[in-house]
Amino acid sequence: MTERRRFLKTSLLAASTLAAGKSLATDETASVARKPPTVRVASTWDFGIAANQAAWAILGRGGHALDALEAGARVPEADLRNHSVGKGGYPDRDGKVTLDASIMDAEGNCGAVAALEHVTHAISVARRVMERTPHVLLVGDGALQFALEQGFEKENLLTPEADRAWHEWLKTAQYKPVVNSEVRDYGASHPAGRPGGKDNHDTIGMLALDAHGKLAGACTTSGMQWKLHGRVGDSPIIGAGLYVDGEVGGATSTGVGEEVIRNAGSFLVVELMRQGRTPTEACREAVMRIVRRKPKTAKEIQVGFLAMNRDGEVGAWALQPGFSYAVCDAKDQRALIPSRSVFAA
Ligand code: SD4
Repeated sequence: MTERRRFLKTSLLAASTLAAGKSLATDETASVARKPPTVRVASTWDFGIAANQAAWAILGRGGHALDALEAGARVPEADLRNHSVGKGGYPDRDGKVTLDASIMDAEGNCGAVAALEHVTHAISVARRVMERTPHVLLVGDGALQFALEQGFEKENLLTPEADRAWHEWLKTAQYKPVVNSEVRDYGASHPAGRPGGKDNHDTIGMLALDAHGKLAGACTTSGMQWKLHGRVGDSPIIGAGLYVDGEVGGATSTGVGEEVIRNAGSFLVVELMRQGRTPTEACREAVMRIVRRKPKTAKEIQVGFLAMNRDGEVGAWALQPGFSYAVCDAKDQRALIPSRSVFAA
């Protein structure tokens, strides 16, 4: 076919399509129509199982990812046995419990709080920052002032157990982040209970894809225990501890936040997925970036990334063994998957 005849044929086709009341764009979209979204939520660590179940109560009946994630993240925030998220979290060097949290949707809307004291549900305050202010991040006293104005209750977040642990720590007062911070006995009846009743845990990062095809992410933590007062980790930093792009996917992190911030970790994971990597490959490459930049440090600390792409596929990778992530969908609501890691046990 000559160029002229091909042009004429295409023009005629286009004209008849338009005459039939359809637009070309609609036809093209239809030819690459996506399959319905796989509704799913994934969370860092064993205690993500319980958070996922709270999220699934909303996601499973067609609710929105943001609502599901806020509900999910509130579970470990309120769990006094959890010493790395919300109330009951271990304090900083000065005995103050300071919380970091962030939330982000598929359209790039986001909100965060850092170094927030006296309010258990930092994730809900972060969501209010997103929805009710022109800002992204509120810190310290300003974050508390905003939370109280919004009607959040002022509480003492330092539990007697955390206070005892802090006094014990003061005897040596050495700041050395430990890999996979603690091993806790939740008991067999607890949703996060593992065979043997043990699990270890850290920051909760959550990613979800809802029935409307919308992705969102949330992250909440009391940060590194015994940190300097005023220290902010990766969790409330958009692009570090959390990042979501509705066209590509989302990512979140756990572990030593300084190394995640240095490498804009979650943003990196999402950008790697944009270039065609699977969630697992993208997380692995982001972890390897830390290894290549600081090979000695990388051997001594934990960092883990969790990612979900816009089709709901989930992957993770960590520096050290011991990181796990919980995945919940219509088929299985309690899956717990050990992450692969750079280093061996
Ligand atoms: C932080 N990434 O504040 C968080 C806390 C954490 O292991 O995950 N600790 O750096």
